Amino acid sequence: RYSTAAAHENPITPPVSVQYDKLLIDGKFVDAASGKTFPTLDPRTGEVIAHVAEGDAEDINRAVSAARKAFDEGPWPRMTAYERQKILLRFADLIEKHNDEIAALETWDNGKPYEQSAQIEVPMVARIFRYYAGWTDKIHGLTVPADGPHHVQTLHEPIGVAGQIIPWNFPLLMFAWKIGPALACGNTVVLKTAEQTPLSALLVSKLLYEAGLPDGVLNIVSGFGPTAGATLCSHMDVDKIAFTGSTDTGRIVLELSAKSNLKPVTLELGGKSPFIVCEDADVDQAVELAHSALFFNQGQCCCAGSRTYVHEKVYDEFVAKAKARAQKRTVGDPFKAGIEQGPQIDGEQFEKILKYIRFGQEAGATLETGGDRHGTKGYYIQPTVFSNVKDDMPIAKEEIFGPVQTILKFKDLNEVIQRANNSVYGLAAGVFTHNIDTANTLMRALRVGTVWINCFDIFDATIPFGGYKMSGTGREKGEYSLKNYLQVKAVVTPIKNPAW
Ligand code: TXE
Repeated sequence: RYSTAAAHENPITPPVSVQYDKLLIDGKFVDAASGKTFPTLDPRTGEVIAHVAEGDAEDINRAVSAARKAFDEGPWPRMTAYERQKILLRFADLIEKHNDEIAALETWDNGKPYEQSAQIEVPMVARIFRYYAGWTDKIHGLTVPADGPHHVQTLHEPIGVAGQIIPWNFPLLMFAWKIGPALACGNTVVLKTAEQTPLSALLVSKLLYEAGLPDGVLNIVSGFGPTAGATLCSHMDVDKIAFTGSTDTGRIVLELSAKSNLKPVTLELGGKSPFIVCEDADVDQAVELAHSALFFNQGQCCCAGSRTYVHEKVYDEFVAKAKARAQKRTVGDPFKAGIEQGPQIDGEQFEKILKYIRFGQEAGATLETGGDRHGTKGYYIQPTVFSNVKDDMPIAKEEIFGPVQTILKFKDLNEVIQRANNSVYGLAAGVFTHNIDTANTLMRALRVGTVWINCFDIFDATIPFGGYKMSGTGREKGEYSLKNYLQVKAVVTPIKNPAW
């Protein structure tokens, strides 16, 4: 019904259209109970891509009932693990088959470079479902050597109906990180997409049903946070919430759980991750890595290396080269080949970033390059670099979530450890050194959920991801993610003849 003219003009993208714009409840696409819709916008222009059904409390209630029924009475938690595995593997095959179409829709709705969507993110989504398919028949309990004449075992059971809320910066990857472990463990799901990016999850979920998912196991509600999102968090029939988004909203999500049925909550929230360039660094390599650690995905990454600490010995050279690298960054229509940076997601984020750039200037940091919008339409921002940044400036403390690199100077290791840890966040850190002792010290001293040494943004399905401190609770991906979606039941039976 809707299709992208811009995509048609471009040789690197297939034509793409919006086929699914309704809510997905109980295996069927349906209108919102209110009949309302909301527009989703193309960040390249601010123009409407499509009007999407707007889920509200009543729709969440319908979706939760469908998920509840699918859990309490349906085949999904009762089928063999191998059957569930086959469905998830077929789904991964379908994602690969439709790779380019899915990637184009993701880029259209989100603004990220098409090459990134098509070559990195959609293939990673398929990989995540294959990884979790592999877990289905490896989830099992223990036999416990209790004191006394009792046979004790644990059963690892699905937790029930999982409510999941995702943001707009990686719409499909967040979808996969959330539903992958939930489904592998035999749960049913109600997922609310971000209001900025509702489209790709609908297309991909249709493929999951095509792969054989029983009705009601995955329900997708497009809509807004304070209405649909809050209803999901407060719902008495939802057994668990997983949330990715801002720290402020994470606090609300926890509160809504506490005020309703105390459902367990996992949170993946904001960050202000240090990227530490040590004195032994090869400056060219360090500049390139620090650049991508910050600018990747238009700077819209919770783990972005957004405090670049550089040792004083290499500081001046680093700043000059970081500025030159930012000036070379290619900004423009994300559907064009070779584009590194597309538009920010929407007007609100665009304004927030420009506001932080002003804060940086007012606080006395040196604006090396950038600092303004790029072009005259859409939400593009110039790659921006600040040097002479001090720890107490807002641009060094708060999440900007945009293409703004802040470079700080340090003298010795203990000082940088203390400064790097002096943050309410603790999501990730980057370390650039070839000195094994320095690497060993930093990996242990940094109070963060991930330390990338001489690399950054490595996100394989096997690697757990999550935060210390106000960056969240719980881990996604890897084996650790499964425990968010399992109950442990202890089963005790007397042993009649303890001699055997
Ligand atoms: O986040 P929100 P926003 C950070 C980043 C960004 C800022 C604001 O700094 O600039 O947050 O972004 C749903 N009950 N991150 O406003 O509000 C909402 O509909 C239940 C970091 O987009 O947290 C969406 O689906 N749900 C981040 C999701 O929460 C509610 C990614 C995220 O939106 C709700 C995104 C409510 N009361 C932003 N209110 C990361 N960790 O990667 C909103 N939502």
